Amino acid sequence: MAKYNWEDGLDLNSQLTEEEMAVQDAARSYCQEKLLPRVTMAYRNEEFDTKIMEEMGEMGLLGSTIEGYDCAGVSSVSYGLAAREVERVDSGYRSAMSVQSSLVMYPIWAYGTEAQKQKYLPQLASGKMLGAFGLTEPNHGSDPGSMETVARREGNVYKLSGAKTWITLSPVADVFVIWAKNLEEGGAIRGFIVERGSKGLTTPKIQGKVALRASITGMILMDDVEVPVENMFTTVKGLKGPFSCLNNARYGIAWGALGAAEACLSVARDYALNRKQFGVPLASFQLIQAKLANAHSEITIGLQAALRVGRLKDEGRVAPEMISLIKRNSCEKALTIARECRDILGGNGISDEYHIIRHMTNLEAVKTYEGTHDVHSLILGRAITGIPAFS
Ligand code: TGC
Ligand code: FAD
Repeated sequence: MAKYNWEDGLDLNSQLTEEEMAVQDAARSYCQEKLLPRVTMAYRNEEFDTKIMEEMGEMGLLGSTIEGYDCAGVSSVSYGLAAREVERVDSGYRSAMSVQSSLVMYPIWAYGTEAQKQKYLPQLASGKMLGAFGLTEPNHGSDPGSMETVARREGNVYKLSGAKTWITLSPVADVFVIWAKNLEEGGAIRGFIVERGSKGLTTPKIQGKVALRASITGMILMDDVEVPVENMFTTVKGLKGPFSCLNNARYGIAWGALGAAEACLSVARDYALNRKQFGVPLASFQLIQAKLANAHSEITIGLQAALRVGRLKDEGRVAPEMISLIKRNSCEKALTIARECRDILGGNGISDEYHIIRHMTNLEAVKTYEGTHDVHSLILGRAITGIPAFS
């Protein structure tokens, strides 16, 4: 009989290729040695260090599934494994990696001209150039199809006007992928590449976040911002443009949230083994063991589901609903695990020194962005019943 390994209950590692194991090991070492020591102060002081992006670039973690353009060209499973390792430290760091890779580099690679790919992708892959993705607006979050941002053609330029909000990295980004309604085409949704320094563009920081404090978030305000006509993606029209990017980012979150949950379980287990009450370790109480068993079960099963979707993605056989299923499940389960693990630490669970409370507050935001839990319920509900229940 095989011996049970609680850290890899269903032997995920044996299902990975050599390359995937190498990506996982390299990402784990970098995240534990370089990111973990910085995160508590970054979160406490609400500081995002842009050097982290250059380090991720050096590690090949940015746009890692893209072939060419100085990108690593690894599998979607490798990308997921890296997201798990980064989010094991902090969801905010994974957010930065996701946005750069899936929401900025992916659309430029999928829909940009060869000149745009040559111009932007190598710089974005190095982390020396930062990107942001503008879809959500103050009045339209779950329903981006109702966006108010417009593009008006005037000669050789489009003029973009509108406001995007809750945009990861917007205050520090150099380049923005903006989704707007093109008035020239009767309001069809189009993507535009906008560069910092364009007249009429401002990107104020959103203050006072109590989640994802190690990640910077802001608005993108556009007042007749001029972009050359060639900066509009011509090969994709309608909501499938932004949604195709979201498929990749949501897939990464499904792995990442479980990485955060694993970190919480690891801390809670150590604490329960060392902390004594009533003369015995907390870990010897049945109620504590039940909490650990629940957390361990959900993580182990969730990782298998993420691996399955990653394999299907690499084979070109993934359906968006599969990604909704794992994004929704991983976020919900990870948040429950973080709450239960925090409880195991009693009063100490409130301190950021033990990391769990930081993961817990982060996961509240992760459950909300990239489509809220309930929006993914409705996507699955539509698939099950054939009836859209969005409005
Ligand atoms: P619907 O009628 O369903 O679809 C409109 C068109 O889009 C196509 N489509 C997709 N294409 C590719 N992938 C997908 N996942 C797709 N989902 C839909 C669809 O086939 C259709 O194409 P066509 O050719 O027929 O026009 O559109 P709807 O308006 O009814 O959508 C409903 C709903 C609720 C599912 C959708 O609007 C939705 O997903 N809302 C959630 C919004 C969201 O996720 N926003 C995320 C913003 S970015 C972000 O949060 C980044 S955080 C990053 C970080 O820091 O990590
Ligand atoms: P709303 O859409 O107003 O939803 C509020 C509540 O109503 C939710 O519980 C929702 O589930 C529920 N609800 C909405 N519609 C329905 C319905 N039909 N049926 C039942 N319930 C419904 N966006 C970007 O474009 N780019 C980014 O980089 C980005 N980064 C983000 C970073 C952070 C830290 C956060 C918090 C958000 C970010 N977002 C980004 C925005 C994010 O995608 C939105 O917050 C999310 O899509 C939800 O939109 P909303 O906040 O407007 O909530």
